Amino acid sequence: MERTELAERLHRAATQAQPIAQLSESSSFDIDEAYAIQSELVAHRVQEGNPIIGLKMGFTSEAKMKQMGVHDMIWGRLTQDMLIQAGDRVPLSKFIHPRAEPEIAFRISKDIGYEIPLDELENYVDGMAAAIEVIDSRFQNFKFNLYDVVADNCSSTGFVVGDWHAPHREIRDLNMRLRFDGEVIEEGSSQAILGDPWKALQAATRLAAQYGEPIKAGYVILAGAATPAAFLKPHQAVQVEVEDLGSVGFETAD
Ligand code: OOG
Ligand code: MG
Repeated sequence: MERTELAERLHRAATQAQPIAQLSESSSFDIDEAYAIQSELVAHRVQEGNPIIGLKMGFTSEAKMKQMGVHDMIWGRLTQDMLIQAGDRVPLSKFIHPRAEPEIAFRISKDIGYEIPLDELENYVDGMAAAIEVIDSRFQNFKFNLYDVVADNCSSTGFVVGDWHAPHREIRDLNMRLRFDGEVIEEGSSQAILGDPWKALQAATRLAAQYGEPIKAGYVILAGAATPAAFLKPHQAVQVEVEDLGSVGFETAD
């Protein structure tokens, strides 16, 4: 079946760190099929012993949509092997063309199987933190359309989360900065994330329910980057600071 073949192609590209042509060059599929391919792709990781430990939202900010030329919100799955420990040295050879971006993470306290209204969401969250997502499109030149990127699990490849803070409702205008070796590379406000990062979490509850992927207690949900992403180079200190939520970082290696 084509779906199985496309999922395998993406899985191979990720594990071998070898880019492939956009799927949309040779296949045509709709958004539901794109999510079905993603689901099969992630099933390979799960079979290899890396369970799903969270979800990520993508293109929740204008800055990201503009950078990548895709104008719809997307979501993907985070698996155990993607988790980077704060302060780790991360070899870049296992990636194709990795980029980093500043994010806010939520930690889920109760299983969720349906969309939660904005004013009730706080009852399902027991922590929030500064985070960095590392993205690495499996497509040549980091170029894709909506369907390609959804099938490719939304370019997800790694994430690191800072110290957890007690959730608070008012996070609509927190300064967010991405630094390489101390220098500010990208700077923005949490406002860029749908006007309020809690709205990204609400969208995650809606989309997860719609696609039959229950959100479980303990999951980490990434709200989506507030600024464009920046390419990583070896031997850099990568850091994200979020006002009120502290900072988190890692180092890159060859
Ligand atoms: C797709 C992933 C988008 C975000 O935070 O908006 C994303 C990409 O940019 O390759 O993770
Ligand atoms: Mg992201």
